[in-house]
Amino acid sequence: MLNKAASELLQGFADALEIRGANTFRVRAFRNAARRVDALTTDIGELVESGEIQNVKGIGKAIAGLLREFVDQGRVEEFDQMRAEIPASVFEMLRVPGVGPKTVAALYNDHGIDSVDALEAAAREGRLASIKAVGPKRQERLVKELPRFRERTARRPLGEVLPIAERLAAHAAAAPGVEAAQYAGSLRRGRETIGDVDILAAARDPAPVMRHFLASAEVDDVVGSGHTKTSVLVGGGLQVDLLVVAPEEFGAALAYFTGSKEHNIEIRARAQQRGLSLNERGFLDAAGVRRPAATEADVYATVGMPWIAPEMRENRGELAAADEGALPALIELGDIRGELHGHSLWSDGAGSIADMVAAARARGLEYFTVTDHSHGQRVANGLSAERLAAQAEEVEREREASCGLRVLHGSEVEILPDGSLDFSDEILAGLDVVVASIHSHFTLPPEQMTRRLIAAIEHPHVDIIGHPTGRMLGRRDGYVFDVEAVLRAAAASGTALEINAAPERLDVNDVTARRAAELGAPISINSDAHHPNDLASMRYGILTARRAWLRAADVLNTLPVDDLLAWLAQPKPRQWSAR
Ligand code: DGT
Ligand code: CA
Ligand code: CA
Ligand code: ZN
Repeated sequence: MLNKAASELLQGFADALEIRGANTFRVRAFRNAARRVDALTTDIGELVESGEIQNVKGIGKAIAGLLREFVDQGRVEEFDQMRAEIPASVFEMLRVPGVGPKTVAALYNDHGIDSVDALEAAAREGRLASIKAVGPKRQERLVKELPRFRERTARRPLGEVLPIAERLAAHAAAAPGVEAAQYAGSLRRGRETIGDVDILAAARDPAPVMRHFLASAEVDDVVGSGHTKTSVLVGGGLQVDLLVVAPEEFGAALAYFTGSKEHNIEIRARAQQRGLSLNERGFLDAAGVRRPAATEADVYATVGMPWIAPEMRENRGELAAADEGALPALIELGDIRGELHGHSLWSDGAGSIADMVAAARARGLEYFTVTDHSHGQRVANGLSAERLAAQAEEVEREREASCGLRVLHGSEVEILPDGSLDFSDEILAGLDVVVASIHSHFTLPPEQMTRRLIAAIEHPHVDIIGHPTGRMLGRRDGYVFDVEAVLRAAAASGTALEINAAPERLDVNDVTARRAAELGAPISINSDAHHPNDLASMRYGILTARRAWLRAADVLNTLPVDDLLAWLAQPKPRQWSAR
């Protein structure tokens, strides 16, 4: 994880240098080093400690020195100074799609445009047209894009927020007198984007809890602090609310602040039918007698229901299911037996096959599938037929060395615009698992896109459609096609649809996954790991699957490896929903 932070630091360094108009060679050296560090599979701390860092290709003496400072101090003096000289709002402009450091440098240094707001005003007033770094075409695009950018960046991706919230909840749990602490809100429901983080702590005396919480090194700013509620900003503008409640009220508060609001309204209506009112402190009966609820199960029991998993609390039929005793046993991370989609150094991954397999074993998986890109994906160093054959030999060697973990050989093959694939049927027939994905020609007319996807689904050797909609959270919407028709085709042929668990994708989303499973299509939850650490993303896919009401039996990679291979070996169309 330190590697990611170090790589981001070097990127930030490059941005700051470029905005200050530094020598282009120096800027390039930082960008290069950032890429190298990101691709390292050894911990940067170890490399610094052993002095090996000097020998890493692309990392010169000066940058190695900065990395040492970063590892030792957790910060880099020169970087902090640079950042202090340039307003944070200038860096914020870098997050606008199509606005790079060169443009920001020109906007800020030559025209005094120092924030996204200023950029939007200038675009709308037509002042960017005459600026060489922008021009009339891009100005027009910015006028259209900036309001959407604002909308998207108001919420943050789950994968960015969850680790921060876990650290802060653990910090709150360690405060004096805290009996329980838990994050609530949209985060606990596993929504793909998060507005703000809501943390609850159970304690008799709130004062020492607040003091302890505010002392966290992660707190950048305090928005407001009262007796039982404190709001802070962390991680560059993410708001976190901490609420301290009495232990006997913890369950009622947790249910209330987990939401969703729509779910809460329904639960409150059920309470009213029983002559009770319900708020974040518990129940009140007609005689005005308090009935606190220390656990969430108490809350649900009082309204005559079984406990409902947070991911289902969206008022999408979960109360009716609870009434009928038909709540599904939702899939859990531990149900996943193997990985069906992963990359290696052979294409655009950062780990060798051995590294990826070792990481899979460390996570307790029973199998790992190498699915590097096919040659049509040139920017990702996709494999030719010859390289795929050579890779098969390496996979074979890893099989022998893998101590029980089964290494499967697959491909993430390109779906070409006409729906055909860029490996021959003969080659595909020889692979254990075929993931077919779209990485280009996103803007075909919807009818054509639908035909393209269905052709891939109906291909005799395609097992899984990778990231089926192509959306990137906060960056781009998916391509447009007839979702229902595609889901039906997948169900009819027995082709799995992926929940790509990479936090920037989460594709397909909860609603689509639920419909797919309803229609009887298999779902595969895949990390799409490009680095050994990426296997950890599986948890985000699991949250999405739980929001889709999926059970272990709905998911292809909960099968033991022999059952999986036997199922995949059946000719299409093959039946899934029988399980
Ligand atoms: P977010 O932060 O936009 O990602 O979404 P949430 O669901 O975390 O919403 P937030 O932070 O505004 O409030 C947390 C929970 O508190 C929410 O899920 C339900 C509860 N809550 C907030 N306001 C109300 C309200 O006016 N009525 C009811 N019944 N519940 C509310
Ligand atoms: Ca929230
Ligand atoms: Ca909130
Ligand atoms: Zn992939």
